[in-house]
Amino acid sequence: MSHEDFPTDEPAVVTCGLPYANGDLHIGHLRGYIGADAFSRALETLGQETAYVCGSDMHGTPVAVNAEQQGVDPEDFALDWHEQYKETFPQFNVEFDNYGHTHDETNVETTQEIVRTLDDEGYIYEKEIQVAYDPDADQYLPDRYVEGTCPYCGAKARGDECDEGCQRHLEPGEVEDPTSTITGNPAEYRERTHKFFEVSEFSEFLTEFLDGLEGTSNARNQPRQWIEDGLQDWCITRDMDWGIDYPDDDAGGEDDLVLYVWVDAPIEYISSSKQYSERVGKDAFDWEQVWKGDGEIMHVIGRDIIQHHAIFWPAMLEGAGYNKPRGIAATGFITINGKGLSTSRNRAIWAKEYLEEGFHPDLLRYYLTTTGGLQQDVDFSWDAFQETVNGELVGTIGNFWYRSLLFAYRNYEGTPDTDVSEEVRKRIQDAIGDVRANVNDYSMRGVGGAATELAQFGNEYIQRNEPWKLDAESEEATQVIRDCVQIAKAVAVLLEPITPDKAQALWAQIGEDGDIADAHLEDALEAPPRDFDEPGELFEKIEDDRVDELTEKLEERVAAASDDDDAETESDESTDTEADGMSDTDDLEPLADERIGFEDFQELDVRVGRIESAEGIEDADDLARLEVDIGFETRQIVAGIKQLHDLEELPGEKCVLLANMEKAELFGVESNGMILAAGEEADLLTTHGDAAVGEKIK
Ligand code: B3M
Ligand code: ZN
Repeated sequence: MSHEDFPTDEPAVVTCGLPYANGDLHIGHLRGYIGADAFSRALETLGQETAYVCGSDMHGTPVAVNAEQQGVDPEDFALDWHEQYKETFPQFNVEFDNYGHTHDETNVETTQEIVRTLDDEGYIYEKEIQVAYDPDADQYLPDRYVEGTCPYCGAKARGDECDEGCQRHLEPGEVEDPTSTITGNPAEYRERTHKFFEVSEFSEFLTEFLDGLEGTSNARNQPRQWIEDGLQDWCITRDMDWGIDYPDDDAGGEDDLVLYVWVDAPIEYISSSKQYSERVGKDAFDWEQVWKGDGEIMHVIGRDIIQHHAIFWPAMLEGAGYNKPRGIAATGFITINGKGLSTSRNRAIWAKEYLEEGFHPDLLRYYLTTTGGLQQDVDFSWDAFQETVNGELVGTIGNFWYRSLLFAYRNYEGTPDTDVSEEVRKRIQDAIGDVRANVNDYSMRGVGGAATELAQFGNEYIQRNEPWKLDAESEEATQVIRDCVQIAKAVAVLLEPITPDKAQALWAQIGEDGDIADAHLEDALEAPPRDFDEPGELFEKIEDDRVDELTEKLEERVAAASDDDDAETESDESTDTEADGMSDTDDLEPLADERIGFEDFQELDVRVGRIESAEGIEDADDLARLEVDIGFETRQIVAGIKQLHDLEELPGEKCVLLANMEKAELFGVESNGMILAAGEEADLLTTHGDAAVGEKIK
């Protein structure tokens, strides 16, 4: 199924994964919220009626465990964070139309109603399962209360997620060798009756749903694989006090079951939309048209929670008779100086810290949205940040804005009295088209790119026409400056979703009244007001010594955290959040998002070889020349292992190589293949059984 392009006649809801109300916000969180904010603003510039809603995720073990460690009631603990988030988001110009939380009345009611419907429709059943239990703590161990080994990939996993390995959701009882995170003791298994949602019934529906799903490709491809592997039913209750009670569960006492946090969390998307409708009135925004009719629903999430959004969630919506998402955009992670963001190692840029350093939020917004596509991991370093700010915001956009408006002000006291030239009108129209296409592709990077390229065109245009060499009264000079003022205005309109404050400032500088957020793309072609005042510069260069200072500060505190093992363990547990997509596999390259087909794999001709000789290449510090027998022939291969291996030891060793690697010449020596190795020490891959030389790896 394909969808009508944005803007459509239906109202839209854009959501972002709910932050667990359990710790300080950092750049890993901000990426998603800013990305979704930019997307929702961009949809509005296209003329799409859009509500951007979110809320704090108050339940579940991520909150309960942290509250317990601080000896406070989970509700107070979560509410406290909730209030802080509500204040922090607007400081980054992340303007939700509604920001609720999962423990509020609307969400409790909506959740219970949906679960009741699923129950009435026959999608929920009871089953006895083995649940981890800590006899010393005398407590069941749901989710984060238990750690062990992932049964799918062998990585260290928590009770309900393999967050350091294959990212799968794990069902209660699945984690192997479970130990209690409360006492560190091995957990026992005890039999308990829990409620299950029949996700397996929805395989066919989900396959079709995924075929029509927009957004990033990872949100479609991974779930397809999970469906192919066979869907399991989903345990939707937990032995905990903190959470939303299972509806009509009147057993009473401490054995009451609460709903698993992942049931009520996405329902907050609906509840938050409801609250927005209630506040502005159904005429202004009708949540039912979105969630029960044909409105457009778009979720921006971290790629570690694809399964929850592309499998469990649409199955729940379908089972309860609700509308389904049109798009899911799953973002990559943030790395810091090339390494995994880690709150426990203090390798993060904290939201508060960024603001306290005195940087404008729009700089970070621009950096995070334009540095990589949504699906890609984005690295943050103060160096790279400086380069983007100084190069693109100061050098290209700010420079163009300032020089054009200053020239216009000085010579014409505003916008010169003539029409925009055909060339420039056309160029702006192309940029508008570009933005429209990029919004429809869920590419905020593309939106930013279109705006920056237009400013770049403006710079070239003014440079090429050199109005400063012309008589200001002349038709030519008047035309050039008139065009430039229009381009400046257009850049502001196009850039508003990404840098809303700065765009607003430019808007005011050219004498426009009102809020640029209300402007539509076509307004980029409307003439600006005749008069405006002397402009000011909108962006400031970041100096090198500032960057050095910030980088040093960051390095020092990462080192301090690593030196302090105790602090590390403690903060590991207390500030850990899932929304950031952080990983403790810090030094590893992130896993690839894109799956490849078997056919693609087969194109790699990977073979077993035997090294016949190895010698260093003269003048090259790291390179060695190897002769490798690959069964059919002997290949000469250049490998960067001169310093890392005792070359004399290598002859006779089996190795694994890519035989159809393009030939290359290094230090005048032809390399005909590539030896495979892992890690910084170039650990050479090999086989351990009787695979013969020349055998293909498959
Ligand atoms: N609270 C945070 C995460 O796992 C989780 C998101 C809920 S979205 C409905 O990223
Ligand atoms: Zn795993």
